[in-house]
Amino acid sequence: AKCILIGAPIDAGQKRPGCLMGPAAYRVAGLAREIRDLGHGMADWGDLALPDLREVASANPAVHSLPEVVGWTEILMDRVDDALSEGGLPIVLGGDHSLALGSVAGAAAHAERAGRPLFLLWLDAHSDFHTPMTTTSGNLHGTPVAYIAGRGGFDAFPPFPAPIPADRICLYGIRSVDPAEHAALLDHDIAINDMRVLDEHGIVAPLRAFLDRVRAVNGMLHVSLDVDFLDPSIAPAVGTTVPGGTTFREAHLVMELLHESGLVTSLDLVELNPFLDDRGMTARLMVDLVGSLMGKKVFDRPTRAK
Ligand code: DIR
Ligand code: MN
Ligand code: MN
Ligand code: MN
Repeated sequence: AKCILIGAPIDAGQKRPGCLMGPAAYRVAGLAREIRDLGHGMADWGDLALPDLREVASANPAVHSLPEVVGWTEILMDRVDDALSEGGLPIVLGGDHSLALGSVAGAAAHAERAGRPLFLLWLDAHSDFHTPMTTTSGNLHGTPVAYIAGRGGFDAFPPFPAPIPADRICLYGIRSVDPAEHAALLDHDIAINDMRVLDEHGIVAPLRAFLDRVRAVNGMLHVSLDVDFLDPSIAPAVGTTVPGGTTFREAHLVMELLHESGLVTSLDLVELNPFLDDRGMTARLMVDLVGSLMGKKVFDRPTRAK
């Protein structure tokens, strides 16, 4: 695959500054080299710049930074669509999770033209299923899954191209859901693999079941990886840590299964806040996880025992 790095230094989707340093941290941690060393093509399109802002208002006074988030959505939608149209595998370097409003919209626009169904794997502690009307924090990084699923309340945003039917969305690793999200999720047929499910069934079976459904219809698969999917002990560099996340081994296993599936067509790396990191450990772990997603295996590593 030819990977295309797209920097999205956005932190308007939440209130803690620092996520805008994410793309730089991934580059310092060696993401491009990791991908090239695995034999893949690689292009770095650099960091996107926020376009001129339009006046847009929200009926919910809690919502902040709406014009910025709408602007990022529009440009990311365009660039991710472009990357896919070039036959690339876009890897969007965040930036907070509000960037997925645009990246998944771009993937959906492309999938619609290609006549292929788009699936979404959401690796996150959170369900991010608020609409701009239900969020109480006002942080739009908590809304992309609702936008992608075609819920209302996104009038300020471009209409989502071909909303993804709920049964093509898989939430994985979640353990923090707000009451309004909980109520709405009960009304949707989204696969909810919360930590209880993963504890009981293991990390492999629920993912394989989802991947089988993608494969059965030659689907495209967008993967959105939130740093807080990981346990805070191994990934401290995120503003919204939630205890009880996936372990190092579980996370690598997820990535290896995704690689073996050959199904992933686009990827987000989101919520890394390098200002909160401990000697770069979170950035390096994320790069290593991308390595596993792109085909790195223990027995391919040069240090293996003879
Ligand atoms: C939280 C979202 N439910 C909120 N938190 C997230 O503010 O609406 N953290 N997405 O990553
Ligand atoms: Mn374009
Ligand atoms: Mn998230
Ligand atoms: Mn999260």
